Amino acid sequence: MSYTNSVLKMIEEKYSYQPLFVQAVKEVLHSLEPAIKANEAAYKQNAILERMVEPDRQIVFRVPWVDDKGQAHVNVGYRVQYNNSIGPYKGGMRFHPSVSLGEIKFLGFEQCFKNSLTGLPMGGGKGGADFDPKGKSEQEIFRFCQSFLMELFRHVGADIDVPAGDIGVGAREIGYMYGTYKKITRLPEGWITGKGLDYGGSLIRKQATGFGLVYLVQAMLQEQGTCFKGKTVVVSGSGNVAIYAAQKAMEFGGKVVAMSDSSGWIYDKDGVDLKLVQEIKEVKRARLSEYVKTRKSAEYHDDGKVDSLRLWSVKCDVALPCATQNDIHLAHAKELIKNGVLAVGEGANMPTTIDACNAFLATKKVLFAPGKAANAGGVATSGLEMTQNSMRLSWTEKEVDEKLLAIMNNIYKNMSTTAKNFKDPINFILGANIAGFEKLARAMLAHGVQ
Ligand code: NDP
Ligand code: 2IT
Repeated sequence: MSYTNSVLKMIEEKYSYQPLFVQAVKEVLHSLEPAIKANEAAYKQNAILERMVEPDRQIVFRVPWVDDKGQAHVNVGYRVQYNNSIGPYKGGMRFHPSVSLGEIKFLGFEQCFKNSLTGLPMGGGKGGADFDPKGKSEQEIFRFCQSFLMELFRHVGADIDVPAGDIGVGAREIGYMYGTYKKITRLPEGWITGKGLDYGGSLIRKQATGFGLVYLVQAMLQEQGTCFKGKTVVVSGSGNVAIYAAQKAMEFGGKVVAMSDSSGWIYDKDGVDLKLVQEIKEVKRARLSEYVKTRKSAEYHDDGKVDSLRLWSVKCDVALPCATQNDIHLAHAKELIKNGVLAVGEGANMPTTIDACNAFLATKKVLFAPGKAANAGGVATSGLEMTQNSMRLSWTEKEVDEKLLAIMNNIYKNMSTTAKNFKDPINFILGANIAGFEKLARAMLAHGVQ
């Protein structure tokens, strides 16, 4: 049995109760095979894969909070500090009822390779809680964030572990957590990114994941002699990543015809009115179903569950899954391929199942940009926020956007060159995973067995 397969078998047996984590490890280890083979003895002797798959530490804690009626509740908080060989632990925090240790481990594992690809000195981590922000009042959100920080504060720090947002954690939650950390420690420091612009945040961070996704997909299309202009685009989700991916795709001349939330999806043949989506989702925090109340010519479909989502049956040239994991299943991939999709860019983390990824790769034609590369613009701009905090200055919008564009072009070049070097030129899953892995492996080998 090959070294990669033996490590995968160990993970499958040991963590069978963490299916998302096993899925993430499987996808990475399969694609690393050719790179591992080239240096198998050294990697095996140093247990590089065994050390990469097991986090440095996993912090699990109780988060008690009191609702507006005086009733106490308890949620579970997590911070998985995965690997700090390249730099301080870095990665977002997710508040969603689905959150479990396995989900946070999958996200933390992905983050290590993603952060390596950015070229910035950041290690990997992830956190969150099984808390559902939906339907909670401002004060309930504040009390939850405060309670969450009462434990988290002792594990994080500007040079130790730097969280950020993810599903259910945006500017509002980050503000409350920043305020609590400052209150406890007296340190108004950049221990978290995605901060408001008035207290150390970076311009473009809010837009960065979505913009970065479109920059990378544009680079991928351009290498094949085409671009976004005139293309029909479908975006899943209508949160932070989805909204700014849609905005940049439109700026580049694409027509976004469909978007979704966890209740359903809209189809607007004339092109989605993004200002209206922003008003509904960012300002009112309401359901996307409201869209058709204003845009009478659009359609709303109420099958929002990711595994039943018919959104992917909408004919498009570019598909941008920007909601959550396991959104595009094999049946959806087949439908997208049948409808002539040119490119798929993962704005979310692991939105495509392994079967569906394989179906895209098997076409040898569909350009498939994996999340580790495609959505790295968010964390990369978090890295730029950390730099600005350390330098105690703020760059202009233009400066940050130019740096983001350069980082995304560089990630594309890196994954594309790596794929070519391994004689599988449009297998960007292989390209991104190997490129991310090799830097991390070099750093770990340099530090000895730790
Ligand atoms: P948000 O919370 O802002 O938005 C998430 C969107 O996806 C919402 O429209 C939400 O619907 C929908 N959604 C969430 N869970 C489900 C589900 N189980 N089924 C169907 N729809 C769902 O999160 P982000 O935009 O920040 O994150 C989206 C994805 O991008 C995640 O995978 C995240 O890990 C990834 N990502 C985020 C980055 C960032 O900087 N924020 C960076 C890199 C990756 P509803 O409105 O109904 O809740
Ligand atoms: O998945 C991700 O890369 C994020 N949620 C952003 C992480 C960050 O630290 O900005």
